[in-house]
Amino acid sequence: MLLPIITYPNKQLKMRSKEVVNFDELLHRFLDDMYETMISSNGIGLAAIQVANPIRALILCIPDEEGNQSKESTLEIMNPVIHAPQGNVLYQEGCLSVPGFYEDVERYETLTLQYQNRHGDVCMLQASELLAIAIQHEIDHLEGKLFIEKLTYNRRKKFEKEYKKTLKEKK
Ligand code: QAP
Ligand code: CO
Repeated sequence: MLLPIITYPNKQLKMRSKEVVNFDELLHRFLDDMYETMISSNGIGLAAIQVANPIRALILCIPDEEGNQSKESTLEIMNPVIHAPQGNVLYQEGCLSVPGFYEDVERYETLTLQYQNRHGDVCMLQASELLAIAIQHEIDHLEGKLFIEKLTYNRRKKFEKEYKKTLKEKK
C-alpha cells in the first residue's frame, strides 16, 4: 500500500520519534508499505515520520551497479544508535520531504551503527560512503531534523529563495 509522504513545512516533520517496542505483524506490514512508497517516489531512504508515523524506524536501499533496489537488499533499521563516527565529507543531499531541492551537507565519513531489525534482533553495521551519509540523514529525521537545517547560512538563504519561488509558481 502506498503511503502519502508529508513535506516541508509540515510541523510533524519536527517531532522526535519514539522507540519501537513491538516487532509484530503490524510493524512488518508498515515496513513493506514504506518500501513500496520509497521505490515509487524514486527514493533511496525513508524515515517513518515522513509518512506521518513518529516511530524510530527507517529504511535504506542504495542502488547496486545496475541501479536495482531489491527488497532483499533493503536495510530495515529500528532504534538506531551511531557509534565511533570518523572523518567528514560533503555530499549533495536531497529529501523526499523537500522535493526538488538538493544541496551540500557535511556528514561523518564512516560510522558503526547499532540497530534492531524487523524481528527485534540487535545488529551492528559498518558504514561508509553513501550508506553512511544516508544513515545520518535518516536518523536526523527521527530527531525532527531536516537536512536544510544543516546548511551553511548562504545555502539556507538559497533554499528559502527557491522555496518561496515554488510557492508562487503553485498559486
Ligand atoms: C536521503 O533521499 C539521502 O527532491 C534519501 O524530487 C539523500 O531518497 C541520503 C528524492 C542523499 C543520502 C544522500 C528527492 C526523490 C529522493 C527529490 C532521497 C525528488 C525525488 C531523496
Ligand atoms: Co529525508
